Amino acid sequence: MLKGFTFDLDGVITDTANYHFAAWKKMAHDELGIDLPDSMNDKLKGISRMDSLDIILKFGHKENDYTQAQKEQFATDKNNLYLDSLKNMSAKDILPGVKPFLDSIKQAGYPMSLASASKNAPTILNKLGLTDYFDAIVDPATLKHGKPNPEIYQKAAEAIHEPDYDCVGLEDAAAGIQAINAADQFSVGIGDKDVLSKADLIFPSTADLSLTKIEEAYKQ
Ligand code: B16
Ligand code: MG
Repeated sequence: MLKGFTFDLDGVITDTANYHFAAWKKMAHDELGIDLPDSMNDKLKGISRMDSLDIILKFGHKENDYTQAQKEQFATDKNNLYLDSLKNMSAKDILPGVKPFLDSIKQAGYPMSLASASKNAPTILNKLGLTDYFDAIVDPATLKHGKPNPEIYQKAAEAIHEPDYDCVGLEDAAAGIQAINAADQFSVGIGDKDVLSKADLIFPSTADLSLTKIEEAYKQ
């Protein structure tokens, strides 16, 4: 029986991926001398800050060039650029269809938790005015592994008292769908069906989200 919902943030509730990528692009160009192609954006979705930096350094063949302290500084510099770009974020930045979808879940009485890899997630939910919808937010600093490891989705289910993981998880990234499946939850992908082919149910965009369709698919 379906008992709760676990949510990704970036790409599901709001579209912060482009802000993340613009910040990585600028930092990598200015501080590492690495020019990132736009095709890199998809590869960084759902990936933690330090894992993203490792992917970028590897891409530029610079994975052995810096100390841990230098790497932490690069990540902080990227985060400051990212936070700058969020200055004007507000409820207008909630993706289409998300607010009514959250309302329908609330009305049906399901608990919700957030399974975002972003350490900035509480700030972002606050700016969007959505904090009160969520019963719990997993703190990514407590995780041993990033997506596609199931840990974040397991913790998100446990946080809403669903130790059997009878939850629906929503994701826009392939690594996230893998994490939901490995956490024994029903995976809902939002986006391209080729990228999200492992999802149990796919909606082309957030505007198509429907609680009724999810409940029907979950039963089968
Ligand atoms: P931060 P999600 C992820 O969010 C982003 O997709 C990814 O690009 C970012 O690197 C990661 O959060 C960490 O974010 O630097 O803010 O801690 O999709 O898991 O909601
Ligand atoms: Mg995402």
